[in-house]
Formats: sequence, structure tokens, C-alpha cells
Amino acid sequence: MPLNIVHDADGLSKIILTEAGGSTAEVLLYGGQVVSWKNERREELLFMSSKAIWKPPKAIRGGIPVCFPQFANFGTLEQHGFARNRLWSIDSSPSPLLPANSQSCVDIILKSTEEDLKTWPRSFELRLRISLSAGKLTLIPRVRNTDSKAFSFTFALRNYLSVSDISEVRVEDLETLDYFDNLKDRERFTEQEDAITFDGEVDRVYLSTPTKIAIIDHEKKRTLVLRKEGLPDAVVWNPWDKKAKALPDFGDEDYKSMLCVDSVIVENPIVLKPSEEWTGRQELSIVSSSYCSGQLDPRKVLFGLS
Ligand code: TA6
Repeated sequence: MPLNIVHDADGLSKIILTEAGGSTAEVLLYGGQVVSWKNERREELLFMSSKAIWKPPKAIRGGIPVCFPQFANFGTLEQHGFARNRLWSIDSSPSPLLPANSQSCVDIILKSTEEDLKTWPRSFELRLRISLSAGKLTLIPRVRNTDSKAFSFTFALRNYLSVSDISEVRVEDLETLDYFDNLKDRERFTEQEDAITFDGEVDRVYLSTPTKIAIIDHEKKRTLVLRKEGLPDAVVWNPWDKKAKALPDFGDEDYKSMLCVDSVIVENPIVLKPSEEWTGRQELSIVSSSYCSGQLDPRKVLFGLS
């Protein structure tokens, strides 16, 4: 079955993914960016800024931007690299990944251009598989060095998550980890809390995290689970009110209904020799109750015990 490609109001090509359970995802070739993931009840699970600018060369603030070849200013390029500002194309040779079911999965690719080589003189192929299944959205990024010399890069899948009320959200599984605090000149701290809660701006790079991170949306009794491989670090970011107002493509009140929990390579950049390829993987899945938080007795949740 051919890919379902539409051209949205801004003239941007968008691939629509569907699966039998009724959930959908939308992927823009501009930026190689997932811009929507809806569950079977048509609830949007990703955040999109109410003032997002859907016009190249601006990065679209929402969904899952791909940050490559740099994330955060741990390098000399623009803060989050240029992959999210480029036009990707459909990847007709995703091997060695098995052929995709074109209804629920798409392979896209970004290759270095003459223009890019001026800002980052490295020849590369950046591939991304986006795969939708019931209650789960999987992204498999790959970077191949097609140059004649080695290069290193940092990387992020920036997950703009939709939450009901940021003050009712907890992020678990990052306790006892070290993190760089972007609000304190990137000083290194150790997480003392057993969960991260939010009552102000948070902008932290957690290092060498577990493969599973739980984001508990208490109000919606919904837990979003992020599982990742090959992406050892994680960023937790909410701009809160002042930074929200300072960002022209971010609604002043948007910070209340979003949280970024990103799959990231920052502390130890990946080094690829010529023709080597790096592969990462992240799965976002929805668990329909918040007993994962450890705050509720599973029996109460599962068997309705009071
Ligand atoms: O979380 C890292 C961070 O650099 C924040 O400090 C903030 O600048 C955010 O990313 C937004 O970056 P962007 O380039 O998407 O506006």
C-alpha cells in the first residue's frame, strides 16, 4: 500500500501513519519531524505550540524535533543543529531494517548537502524510522559516516509531550543521577528527589539514565513511558512563564500544558569512523493508569479497591 502523503495548508508534505486500533501519527518531511501522535480516542499526546511557525527555515516548536549534529551548545553550531531545519526525503533503502508496513511506518532520510558542508564539513546520512502501533510510537534514528574522515556528533529526539497540568506531573526514574543544570551555568548536581515535580523553570541534562523514564500525568491518570537505547542521556525542560513569554513561537500560557523529556546524547559524543553507522531507538508508550508512580497501590487501581 502506498504511503499516505498529504500537503498541509502551509504546503508542507506530511505522511499520515495509521494502525488498526485507531491511533495516528503525522510526520513532516520538513525537519523529519513527528508533529502529531493521537491515541484511539483522538487525544493529541504531543505538544504543539499555539504560536508555532510552520515556515522554513524556522524550526517548528512542538512534536518531536530531531536535533543533529549537535544538541545544546556543547559545540560550535547553532544550538540544536540544523537537521530540524532541512527538507528530508522518503528513504527508499532503509536496509538492514526490514521493509516497513507503509500504513504504520515510514523511513525518511537526510543527506549532507553542499550548503551543509559549509557549516559542518562532514558527509553523512541521517535516517529515521517512525513506526506506530497501538499505544506506542517508536523512532529509530541512524547516522552513517559517508565521509573520508572520522567525525563526532551529539544528538537529541526532543519529545514535546502534552500534559494536562505541569504542576500535577511527576517524572520518575531519574533519582540519584547526576545532571547539568542549564539554569546554573551547566553546573553538575546530583538529583536528590525521588521524582521531579514542577513549580518553576527546569532545564537539566540528566546523564547515563536508565532505559525507562516514566512521566506521570496525575490529572489524566495517564503515564507516558519513554524507553530508549543508544541515547544515554535525557533532558527535562519546561520554560515556565518568563521564558515562555520570551520565546516568540511559544504561547505565554503554553508552559502549563507541556513538558520536554528528550532522548539525548550529550555527555559523550558519538565518534564514527568512515562508513560506520550509529543506531538509536526510543519508544513512547501510554500506560492508562498512574500506579507506575508507586504512589498508588496497584490493587486499588486494578481491582478498584477503595
Ligand atoms: O533544553 C535545552 C534548551 O537549550 C533550553 O535551554 C531552551 O533553549 C530549549 O532547549 C529551546 O531550544 P530551541 O532551540 O528549540 O528554542
